[in-house]
Amino acid sequence: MSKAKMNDLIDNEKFEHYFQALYDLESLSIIGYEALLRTKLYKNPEILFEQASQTDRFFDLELRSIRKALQAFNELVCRSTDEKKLLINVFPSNLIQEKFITYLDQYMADKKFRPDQVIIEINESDVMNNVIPLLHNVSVLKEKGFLIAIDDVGKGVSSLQAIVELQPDFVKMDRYFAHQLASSNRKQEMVRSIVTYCLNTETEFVLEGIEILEDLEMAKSIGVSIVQGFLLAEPKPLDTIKCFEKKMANDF
Ligand SMILES: [Ca+2]
Repeated sequence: MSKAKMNDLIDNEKFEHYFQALYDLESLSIIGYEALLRTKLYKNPEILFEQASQTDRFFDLELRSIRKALQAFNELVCRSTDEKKLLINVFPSNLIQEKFITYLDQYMADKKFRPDQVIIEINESDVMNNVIPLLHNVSVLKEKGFLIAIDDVGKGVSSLQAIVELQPDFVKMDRYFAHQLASSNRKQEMVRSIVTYCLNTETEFVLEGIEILEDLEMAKSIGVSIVQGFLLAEPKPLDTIKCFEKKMANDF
């Protein structure tokens, strides 16, 4: 994609978010939604972020995406979402920017939900190259009440270090471990080891990418408490989630 087209996408915010539910396995209730950027201009939004990261518009794209996701979640907030959480993705190189927290505070100013309903998912890529500034901004965000997650744990080389250094509230284990979990002893052992770490350090554990019932049942038997994946919910447009939440609120 040409630079002009990317600028058009960013300047005119030609994107929206889909929301994917995370489920608590004990109560089978939704604990929150991850906001996932979608745009007609890029089939795979990962490629958009990858390309933007090579330009000086990366921070701007991330900020606009966060602002829009927070606005959308604000529209969702009703009785049934009172305690639900919004999960947003942030790249470490943007999170360490001096102005990041100032902007986030601005975006939160007129919202109906609290900072402790916002989970900031930190993609583990190049976390360890930025660990000192990250530690600083993460501790400021925690003081303000925001929750921190390390995303895609087990995918890259530095995610275990990131968990130890940043002491997140949530660990999200990469979908690789959920895929065919039921038939892989080794995947079960890997998941179990991180689940145990989380239990012993008061960290919430999320397994991403659950797609079949057998893997869900195995996850439950290993002690996984929160899951995300197509089996339980696909990412859906805001309007669909809004209807669902309204219905839930009315049913109570
Ligand atoms: Ca994520």
